[in-house]
Amino acid sequence: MKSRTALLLPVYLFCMLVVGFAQTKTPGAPATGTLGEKKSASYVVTLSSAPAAPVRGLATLEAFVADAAGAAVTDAQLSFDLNMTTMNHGKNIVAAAPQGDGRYAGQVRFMMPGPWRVIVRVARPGQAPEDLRFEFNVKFR
Ligand SMILES: [Cu+2]
Repeated sequence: MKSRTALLLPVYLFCMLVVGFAQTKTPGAPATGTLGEKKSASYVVTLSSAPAAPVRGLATLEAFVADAAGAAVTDAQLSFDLNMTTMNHGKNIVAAAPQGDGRYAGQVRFMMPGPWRVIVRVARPGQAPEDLRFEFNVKFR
C-alpha cells in the first residue's frame, strides 16, 4: 500500500503540472485570424474570436479590415450577421465597435454548438456596403 502511494505521487504531480501549463496557455489573448481571412471587391477582412475556438455561449468577435492595398480601414461601420448554416435562428445582427487601427469588435452569442456563419458587412461613407462570409464550427464546450 505504501509503495503504491509512493508511485502514484509523482504521476499525480506530473499531471498537475501538465494541467497547470494547459490552463496558463488556454485563456490567452485573442489570436489573430482564428476564423480566417476573406476578400471582397474592396476589402480584406481577418476575423478572430475570443475564445479562439468558439464554444456555445458568449464570444467576442474581432475583425481587422484592410483595403486592397493592405492599409487599415478606420472609417467603416461594421456589423456581424450571425446564423447557423443548418437551421435558421432568426435575425441576429450585432454592431461592431471600432477599436482603432482598423479593428472592430462585438460580443455575440452562439446559442448552439454546430456549423455557424458570420457575414461581416463593411460600410464606408459614400460607398456600397460589402459582405464577407465566414463559416466555422462552434463546439459544445
Ligand atoms: Cu441551431
